[in-house]
Amino acid sequence: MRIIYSETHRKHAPRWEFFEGEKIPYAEKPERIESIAKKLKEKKVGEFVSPKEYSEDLIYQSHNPHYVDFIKKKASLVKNPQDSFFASYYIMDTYTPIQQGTYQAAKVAVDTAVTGAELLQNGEKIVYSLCRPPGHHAEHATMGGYCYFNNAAIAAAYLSKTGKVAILDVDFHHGNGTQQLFYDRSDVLYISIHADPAVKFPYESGFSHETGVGKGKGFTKNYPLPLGTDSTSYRKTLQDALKKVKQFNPAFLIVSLGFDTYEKDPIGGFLLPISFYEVMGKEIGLLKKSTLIVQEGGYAVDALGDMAYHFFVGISS
Ligand code: OKP
Ligand code: ZN
Repeated sequence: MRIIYSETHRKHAPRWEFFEGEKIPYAEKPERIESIAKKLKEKKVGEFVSPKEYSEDLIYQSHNPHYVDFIKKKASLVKNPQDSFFASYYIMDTYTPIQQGTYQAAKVAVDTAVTGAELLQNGEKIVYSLCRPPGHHAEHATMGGYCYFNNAAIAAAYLSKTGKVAILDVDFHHGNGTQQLFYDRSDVLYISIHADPAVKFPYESGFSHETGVGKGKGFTKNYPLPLGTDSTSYRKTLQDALKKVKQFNPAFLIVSLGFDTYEKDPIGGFLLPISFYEVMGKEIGLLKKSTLIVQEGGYAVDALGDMAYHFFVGISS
């Protein structure tokens, strides 16, 4: 298995976010994917490769050009590397600041996902794009939830030129951006299992009545689950979701993988133990699809490496 990883993500390292009126330490830290990379190197589960550099056109094709230019421009105007600019438009929350290095890091995260997509196209079976910042909340013209460009969606758009793509989003939070970008398409299936948006971010989407529009009707499927969801009920939901992927019969599967479903995640609320990630990997591997794993959230930094390791033991078995 190839693991795509670049250290450029470190150029984006905000110190604070604002949550319910309080200034708190930033949860989406560089140490997150460093912890994963370290563990996977130790365990020798894959071969690390650097992302290729793709044209910015891939970003401009999925996002509003003014939005992309806005992030690039604002990043260039930030004076010191540690400073953060909180935009007041093209943004949905107070968790997604722009730093000097944000555009560059977010661009490399896209390259990391697309490099993985290209490897799938060339016949690799399982590829892991260790992206940071994450992407699934980024909409056509909106940043939010620590996301700027939608890595998984841009990889899906790229792969959809070759064949049908299913995106399975198992991050704890609903991927409002990915859903939006394919809402009217029947050639890209979006399925998400996440915390009930009535109580958790992104609050405004991810309800089960959202099923797509126009030609895309029936090609979006949401499984909102209550806080406190445990392995048993999560597994049943996952099996149901995977059945839908199978029926759709895609050429490629993209998994938006978030480890914030872990029982000790500081911002999650499900009860999955570390060992469950092996089960999750195994269930997904049973589909035998060409699969691109794209890293999304997961904030229990010290345990992330173990979760990733278990997931890859499962999917490769
Ligand atoms: C991004 B991803 C608590 C507030 C957190 C934002 C959640 C963004 C999640 N510090 N709210 O889907 O993991
Ligand atoms: Zn999340």
